[in-house]
Amino acid sequence: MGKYYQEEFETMPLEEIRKLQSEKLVEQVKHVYNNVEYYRNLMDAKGVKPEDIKGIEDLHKLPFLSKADLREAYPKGLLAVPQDEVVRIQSTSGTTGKRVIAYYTQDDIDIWEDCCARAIVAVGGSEKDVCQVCYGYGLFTGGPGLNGGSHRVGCMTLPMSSGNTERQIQFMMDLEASIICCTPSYAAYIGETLKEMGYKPEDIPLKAGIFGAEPWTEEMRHSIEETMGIKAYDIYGLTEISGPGVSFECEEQTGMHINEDHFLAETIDPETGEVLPEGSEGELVFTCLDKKAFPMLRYRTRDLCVLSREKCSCGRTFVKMKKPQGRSDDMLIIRGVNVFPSQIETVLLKEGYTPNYQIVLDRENNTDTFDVYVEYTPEEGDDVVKNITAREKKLQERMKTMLGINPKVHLAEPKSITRSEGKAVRVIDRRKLH
Ligand code: DLL
Repeated sequence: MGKYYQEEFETMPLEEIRKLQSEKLVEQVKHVYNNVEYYRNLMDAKGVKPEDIKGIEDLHKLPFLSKADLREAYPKGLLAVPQDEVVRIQSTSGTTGKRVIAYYTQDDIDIWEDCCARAIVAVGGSEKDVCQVCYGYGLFTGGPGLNGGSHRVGCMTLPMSSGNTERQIQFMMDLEASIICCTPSYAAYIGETLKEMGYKPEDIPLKAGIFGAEPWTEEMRHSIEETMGIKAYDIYGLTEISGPGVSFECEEQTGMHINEDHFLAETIDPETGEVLPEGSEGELVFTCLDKKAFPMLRYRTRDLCVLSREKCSCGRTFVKMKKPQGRSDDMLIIRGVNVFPSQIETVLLKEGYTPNYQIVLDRENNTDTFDVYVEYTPEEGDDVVKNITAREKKLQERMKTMLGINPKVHLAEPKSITRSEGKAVRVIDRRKLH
């Protein structure tokens, strides 16, 4: 395996990418208009016909699709092929009552797995590697997506799924896993367990990790890289658009290349829907160019990020997206101030704490209460207990500087905050219950 999985596409000159996208878009719009009544109605309401879309320059004429549309069309209203052609479904966890069911033809699965294979090759993966997949398997796209990609690359694949951390470590050591795929919060937990078991970074056979499915900071990246002695790469995706591998990081580690031959990206102003120029932060919107069973056109992800076409040293020409800070609906509004959990993670890791934290919000006398629970490390035990108030106060001040409002910081005993094996739950918002 060389440097790329599909060099012809990954390094395609921009003009050719645009031409390919235009051709695919014209076909895709016809396919959706003819087969999805729900979207046809949206287009009719906007007065747009498939003939009006002659290339990507006409993309802006198409209506958006949102999570609300998906809910309204649930379960099969956006299915664009006869069910006989569908070979698989995947789904989101639906913990917030917003379950999405995505459908795939065999071609759709092939595209998706190719995208994941590109991500694995971009971190140096080849048939010589042992790839340990500890994203959840089943309805969640993480396990099946990376599993498929790993097979395509020819790695020896360990289909571990998430959880059972001691068993993960045993397989990792005994089979000399060289690439690990899981959420960054689970990677931090595995790293912590390895350290407790006495393993040093040089004892760990891993060389790279492919971490995504939740927001994580640069500080978290450095912390994982140090503990495990690996390079930690980001991967992004969402069930609606296929799963992991919509975009992936290369050796430069400065953002994720969007697989533009399959997914057309835009950023828009989340308030007005206006398309923003590359380089300004906005809500990511994706159009699936060749996925047939569940072809989202202009799907609003609610993820906030910046696109950049700066030349990448890896040779890939695909546009890059910066790490999303979180979904627009993950943003907390506390006493009127906008707060992203990732800002708290940054402060904690800079101050030498672990990435184990929890934010608890409540309401007292009509005012928001804002508590942050953070663990001290076992090594600093006695020292922290003696100086606990001073330590809490210092951290509180650092957070105030970062956020503009004052949380109440509580230093808690090591291991008192539940570890995550999948997507971490960082926020408990009790305000909604009142
Ligand atoms: O999380 C797919 C996935 C699996 C991606 C494994 C990467 C690795 P969903 O469960 O549908 O799909 O959640 C999608 O997770 O809209 C983002 O808000 C968030 N997300 C995914 N990857 C990242 C990332 C999978 N690298 C939602 N950084 C997306 C930040 C991410 N947020």
